[in-house]
Amino acid sequence: MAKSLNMTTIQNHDWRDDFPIMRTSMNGQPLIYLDTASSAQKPQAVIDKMTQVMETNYSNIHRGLYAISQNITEEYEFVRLKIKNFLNIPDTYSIIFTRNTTEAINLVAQSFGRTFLQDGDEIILSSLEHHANIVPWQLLKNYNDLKIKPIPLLQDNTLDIEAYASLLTKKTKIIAINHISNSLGNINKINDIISLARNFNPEIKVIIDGSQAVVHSRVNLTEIDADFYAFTGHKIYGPSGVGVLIGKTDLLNQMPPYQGGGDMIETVGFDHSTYKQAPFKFEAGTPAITEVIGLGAAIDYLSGIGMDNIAAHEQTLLKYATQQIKEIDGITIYGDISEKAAIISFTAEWAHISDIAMILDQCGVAVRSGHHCCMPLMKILGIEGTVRASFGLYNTHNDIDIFIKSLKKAKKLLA
Ligand code: ALA
Repeated sequence: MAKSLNMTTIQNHDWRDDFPIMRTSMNGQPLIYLDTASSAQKPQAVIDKMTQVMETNYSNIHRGLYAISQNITEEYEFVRLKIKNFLNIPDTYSIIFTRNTTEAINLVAQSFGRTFLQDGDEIILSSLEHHANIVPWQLLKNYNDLKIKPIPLLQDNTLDIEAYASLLTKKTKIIAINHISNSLGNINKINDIISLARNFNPEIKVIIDGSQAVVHSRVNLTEIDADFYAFTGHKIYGPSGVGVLIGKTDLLNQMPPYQGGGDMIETVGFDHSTYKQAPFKFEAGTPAITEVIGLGAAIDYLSGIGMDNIAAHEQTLLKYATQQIKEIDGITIYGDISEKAAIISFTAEWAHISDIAMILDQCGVAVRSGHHCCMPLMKILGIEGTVRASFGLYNTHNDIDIFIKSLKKAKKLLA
């Protein structure tokens, strides 16, 4: 439950008004955006901040002695502090700007993986992983003979923690797992997973894909002993083109740079170069300056509302929508569990998922249909994909009513 706002305040505050796109239409109908898990819409505060940077303060960072370069460097670097406070990150961690979560995971795979993994080593993933947390690890097989072991699912599609414990061996080097599943919404028991790994062998490294967790809940990294935690800007109401890798500084400083170029070096010669310490040695080239500052504005916006309040609002919508979807005949919800974020993934026995998504589109309702970048999971579930409705802070009970009415219309037309 919300800490600083009560439920009445939450229902009365129309955060929707903060998002200009919510005043637009799609196919002649008011836009009902239920695809936040894919990418969140942007509040005016983020749009205004990025425009202001480009109109009044834009220049490169870390390079110019002139005033606007000094100003923008300060503003850019201050975003690291905003992220630190937002996620309560201990001082022992560094915050690296990347392009997105995908690049953050690739950075760890290529830098840590190519340096420290050897033939025969094992990587544990979960059956719920996004392709971004599968393919980077597979690419390492080009260099070493590695084994990738997925944690299986229980009957209710949650992770089988007992089976996970039995996957741990002396060869286990990395555990890479999402905090919240993008396709089903499961909140994974990452602290249980981490402590089982730590007790088995403190040398095992754990990377958490936090892409969905940071948007749907309050994440406290002081309480999560991961070696690396990654998230992306565009899913937390910020711009695309910027992501974040949070990593233990000691470990990062043992890892070689992932890319080489300007800004990450101390000295350069034709034969040899030396590099800065983390985070800078992993930030080669001119970064997404305006986008990083836009991400800072998104964090300010979310902090102003409070992630607990957003989570409480989304949970209300999730319960309301789940109850009504269940009343429609022939629908199967995947991941119908109590510990989940505001994501509903379903199929209908009366129509193909793409046909349902197309009818919803005609009604102005944006959902994603397909495998949600989780093809191995869909194979395990024995389905081609699902229709996925995912909610954000701008959604309302009225959105759910229109979604359910449109779903009933789809059934009438397609069944
Ligand atoms: N990862 C994004 C999704 O879940 C693209 O749709």
